[in-house]
Amino acid sequence: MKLYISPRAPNPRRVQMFIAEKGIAGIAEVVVEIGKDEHRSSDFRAKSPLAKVPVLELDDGRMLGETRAICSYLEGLYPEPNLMGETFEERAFIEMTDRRMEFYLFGSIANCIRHTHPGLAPLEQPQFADFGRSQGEKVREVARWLDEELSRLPFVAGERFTIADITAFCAIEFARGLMKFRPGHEGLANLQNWRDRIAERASARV
Ligand SMILES: N[C@@H](CCC(=O)N[C@@H](CS)C(=O)NCC(=O)O)C(=O)O
Repeated sequence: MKLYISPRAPNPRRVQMFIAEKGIAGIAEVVVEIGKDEHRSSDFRAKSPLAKVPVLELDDGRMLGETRAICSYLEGLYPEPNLMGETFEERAFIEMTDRRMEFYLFGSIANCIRHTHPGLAPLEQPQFADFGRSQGEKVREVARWLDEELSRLPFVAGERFTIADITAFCAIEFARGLMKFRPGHEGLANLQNWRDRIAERASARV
């Protein structure tokens, strides 16, 4: 299999971290530089029609896009360690949290950065700066809620590390770089402590 990624892009990082947590070896990484517009080439669009990374090329040549779909596929092929839930009930609750992390945390961070950062202007046209700034406020609302959750839970979906921690961590790291968002500087000590604990995992260094 081949995984198409772009350096510093947070969605490919989610898959890279998932692969590292599972200890999967042998998936070749192919770099598609978003910064050089390589993702919009006709060659890459043949693999990813909406010009997005990551994409997983399967051994039979099929292309699987969308981060969570790629993770579901890899969870099926490599069930251990389990990151998406053992039973239907656990799967549903982990999925609920993962979707909250993806839509309300990651999504608002991405919108804020894409609409306010000059470096993202080539990817996001037109940019709506007011919308971007309002999304930054939503990020802080969600972060305050998550900080409370983490005052009683060790991981975002409960008692153990799951895909939802990967989604949240990659989002917070993206915000750290391009929004200069540091939970600890905003009084969110639980979120900061969780982030620092996740950052110590070997998978966080991919
Ligand atoms: N929903 C997709 C989002 C993928 C996505 O937006 N990837 C970004 C990189 S993190 C991208 O390819 N951006 C290029 C662009 O928007 O032109 C997923 O979950 O994989």
